[in-house]
Amino acid sequence: MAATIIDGKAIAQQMQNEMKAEVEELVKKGVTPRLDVILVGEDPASQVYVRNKGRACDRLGVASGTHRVPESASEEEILRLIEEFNKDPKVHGILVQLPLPDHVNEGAVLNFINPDKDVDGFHPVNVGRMVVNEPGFLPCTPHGIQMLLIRSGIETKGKHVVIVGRSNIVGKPVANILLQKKDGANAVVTVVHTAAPDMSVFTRQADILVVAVGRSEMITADMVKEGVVVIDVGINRVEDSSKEKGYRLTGDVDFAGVSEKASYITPVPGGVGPMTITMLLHNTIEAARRTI
Ligand code: BQF
Repeated sequence: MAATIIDGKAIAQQMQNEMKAEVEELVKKGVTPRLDVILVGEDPASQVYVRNKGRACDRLGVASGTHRVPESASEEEILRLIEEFNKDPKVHGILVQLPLPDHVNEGAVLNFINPDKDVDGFHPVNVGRMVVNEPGFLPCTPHGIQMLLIRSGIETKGKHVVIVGRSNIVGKPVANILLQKKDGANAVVTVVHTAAPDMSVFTRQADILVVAVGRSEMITADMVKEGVVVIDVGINRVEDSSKEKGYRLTGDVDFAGVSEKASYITPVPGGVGPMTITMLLHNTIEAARRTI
């Protein structure tokens, strides 16, 4: 089978166009949604991601601020900044760009964000709400993956979703969201990770395979079954002297090989990434809406 490529960029653009109208509605009611992003240090990938978020806000008419803090900043300094945004009624969404430097306790920082402004959905209160299916903020990448499946008309009910990777940011929340007993979910879910002696035993059973391991092209054609739907969450920088930047982006899936067996596959770039940004905007607009 030659796979249909899921155009995440196009789906993201479509959703953002729809969301523009929601922003206009809120502005008419006197509320301009606002997102404030804290960036600690100068990690090159993080700088790209933060820039992507600011530009997306601009496009939709969402107000935003980017707050750069030196790598050497103490945890207290970061908490002080968060406290400022927690108190500011003009700020609806607060996002601390991850990863944080090693000397900062990530858990302490995420715990400090007002859960009602936690548009990344990483605060334990929002994690709990997700697990018990109560209204809250869903993490952006997992929610974006669900929207990609829904908007591509891919049935999840009763399907075997195999997730490779168990991170708090992708693997665990994808499992929780697709397990929920509701439309767009209701899957049978397996989570596989590095402790498995042979991951391919599991990946070969997937109707839908979600890969978030951070290792370039580790899922190869021999590890999947014919007709599988493949969602590639990986974004790896691989050295490539033929490129202007000196690197190219690859996913965690060997796209060339796996796309010959899959029914649907997401590309990298232009697959899950743009949906992550879109669901961040969705959460920010929702946070603003909840204040009226
Ligand atoms: C695209 C992220 C790993 C660790 C921390 C569009 C993004 C990426 C790719 C983007 C990501 C990945 C983000 C594309 C935000 C997604 O066209 O393929 C957008 O900006 N992302 C992040 O904030 O933190 C990360 C991945």
